[in-house]
Amino acid sequence: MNTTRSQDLFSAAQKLMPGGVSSPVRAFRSVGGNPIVFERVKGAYAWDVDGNRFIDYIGSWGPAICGHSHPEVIAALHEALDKGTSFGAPCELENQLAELVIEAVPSVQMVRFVNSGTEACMSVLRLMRAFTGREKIIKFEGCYHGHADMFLVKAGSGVATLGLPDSPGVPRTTAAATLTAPYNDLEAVKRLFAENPGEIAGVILEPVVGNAGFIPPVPGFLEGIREVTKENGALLVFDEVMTGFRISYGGAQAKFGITPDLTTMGKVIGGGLPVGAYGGRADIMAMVAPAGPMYQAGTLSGNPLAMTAGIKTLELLKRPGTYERLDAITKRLIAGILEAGKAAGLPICGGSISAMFGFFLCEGPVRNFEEAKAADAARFGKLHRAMLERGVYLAPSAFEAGFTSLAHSDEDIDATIAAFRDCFAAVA
Ligand code: KE4
Repeated sequence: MNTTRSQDLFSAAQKLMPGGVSSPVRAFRSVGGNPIVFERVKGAYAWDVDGNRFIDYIGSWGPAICGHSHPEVIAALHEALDKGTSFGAPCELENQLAELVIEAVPSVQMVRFVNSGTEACMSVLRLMRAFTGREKIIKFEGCYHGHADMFLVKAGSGVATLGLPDSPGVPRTTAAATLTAPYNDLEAVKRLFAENPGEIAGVILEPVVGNAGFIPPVPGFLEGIREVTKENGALLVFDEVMTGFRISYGGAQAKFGITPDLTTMGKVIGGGLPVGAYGGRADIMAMVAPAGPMYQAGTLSGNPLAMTAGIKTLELLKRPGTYERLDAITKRLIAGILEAGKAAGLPICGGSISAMFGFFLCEGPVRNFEEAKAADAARFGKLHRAMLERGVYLAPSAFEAGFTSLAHSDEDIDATIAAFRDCFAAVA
């Protein structure tokens, strides 16, 4: 595969931007080789600057669930563009997207838009502390809630990918207020509450982990967390930045029937433009300025273009048959991947829920970050490069999940499975 122009552009980029990227995981550090530089995306595909086409299973890390550059989203944006790119004032589009989110997500009675998942998670943490008057929080090892200081403690995604257990620059006092437990370990959470009586503002978690690889909750785990937070007067936050509108139209909370107190969102609700959001119980959201005293703000929050892309994306997802289709193609894909891995004699485990999937190169099961780290990262790196050569673009890290979209055809799934068969055999 010719990647000459990608390499030239990436070497130039490294002189201009740290690591040559705007976000660390894109640098391919854990899989080796240079990243490919994208030229354009459409539907299930990405093309690099050398003209190579890839079946894309990252989808811009989640937003492209309807397929990249969906014609109806693009048309809506063209219309919105003529009215301006940013208002910095209330606009009807914010009402429309807020109504769609509130109607879709069971626990969200009020919502505030921000510009990223990180902003949503850091704001919701401040809100948890403001509402409870407590300072400590519980997160889970391997979960990633953006790059705000208090979350860079045993975090997943790019932090785990780069092997940075925590990050320099985070004050010890901040990290000390972040307690951690292994995912799926309810007893560990109960111990933390017993050791910190009356001090824990709440628990934040990915209801289905995508930032330590794909790790679903074991039966009873989410219900147990809901119960233990209630018993201790603490809040429960579902970080649905990745799972929102992907696990189901109502997110993971609708799928599992759990009602958190607060929810964070991002990715899909922006339809590919920068949007994050946090929302939940009206009595808690009433604390957010200017309705209440907890301050949070943003120049571009509620931006008309981002609202437009989000509105159109959610309208597309509301159409009948959406999640049945996503579940069917993703189930077929992961079944093919697991079968191909086993046929090559490789230790492999994995699964999918709706349009989110993942696999680990180890026997499994993988129920938490420690077990995820036991997977064969070196072999994953070789596999990743081999799949790129076969025109399949996987997340450049073993600590990420894969994403399908409504644009992935049956032929794309067949071609991907065939590529896995050949590449597993090549790296076995
Ligand atoms: P952003 O600030 O990147 O928009 O969102 C942070 C975030 C919060 N919560 C969850 C569950 C997330 O998955 C994310 C961001 N996801 C990563 C992918 N694993 C973004 C990719 C990147 O960092 O470049």
